[in-house]
Amino acid sequence: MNSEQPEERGTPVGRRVFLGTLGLGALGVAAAPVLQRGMESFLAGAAEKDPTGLTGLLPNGGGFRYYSVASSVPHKNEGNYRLTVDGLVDRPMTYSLDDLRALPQTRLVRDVQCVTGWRVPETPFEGVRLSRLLDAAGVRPKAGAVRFTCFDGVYTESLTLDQARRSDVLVALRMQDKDLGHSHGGPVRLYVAPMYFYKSAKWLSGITVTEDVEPGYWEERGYDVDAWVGRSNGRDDDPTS
Ligand SMILES: Nc1nc2c(c(=O)[nH]1)N[C@H]1C(S)=C(S)[C@@H](COP(=O)(O)O)O[C@H]1N2
Ligand SMILES: [Mo]
Repeated sequence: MNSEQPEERGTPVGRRVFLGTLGLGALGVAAAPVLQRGMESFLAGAAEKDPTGLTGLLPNGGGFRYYSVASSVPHKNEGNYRLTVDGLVDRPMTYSLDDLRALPQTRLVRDVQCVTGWRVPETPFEGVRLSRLLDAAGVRPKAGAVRFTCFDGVYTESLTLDQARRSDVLVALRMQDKDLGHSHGGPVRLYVAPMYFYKSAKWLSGITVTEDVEPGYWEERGYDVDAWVGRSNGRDDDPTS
């Protein structure tokens, strides 16, 4: 657990407390259009138009939505999962799941915030600090960025080296105090606590140290490369919705 670094909160606490007192009556009103439009599209649309943030309280799978740009993703486990660290490093590394579990674990509790507007308050993530893996590999002086690849074969993300070294950026093995399930990017995903959730690449398989930032999958399609919650993406228009 760590709070050395400034953090961005998606929701003022006061608002969350207020909404908590509205109860099921208000949720019933808000959920009424669902019958005609379908839960997913209702939530996507309402999140943008709903300045109360009420949609964040609607029951939709524990608040999370499942996102994958790949139509199918292989399952990986203790036996076949590998994470490589390479690029501009002195000591390229390959980690198994057991290797990662044997390293010191950091647990952070923050709000998950998707750029579409849905939010899951105070969600525990646990894993190895990315900075630890970078230090173990020995980042070379001319390096300026880190690129992430995924075993879905499609998704990519990136961070500047300074962002990647923050203490609230994890190679996450657990979420909500359970091992990360396949649908949430298990067995290992990136977790970039201070940024919109598209930065948190699921099914992480590669960490490559590079000279410059290369825009990731959604960043090629319109998202901001610097994805600070509350300080990026304009009105939070969302190409995934
Ligand atoms: N590999 C991969 N990682 C990904 C995505 C994806 O499509 N593929 N979607 C991103 C987006 S836009 C979001 S909001 C979150 C969703 O995570 P979840 O499916 O665990 O809710 O994953 C992010 N990481
Ligand atoms: Mo997202």
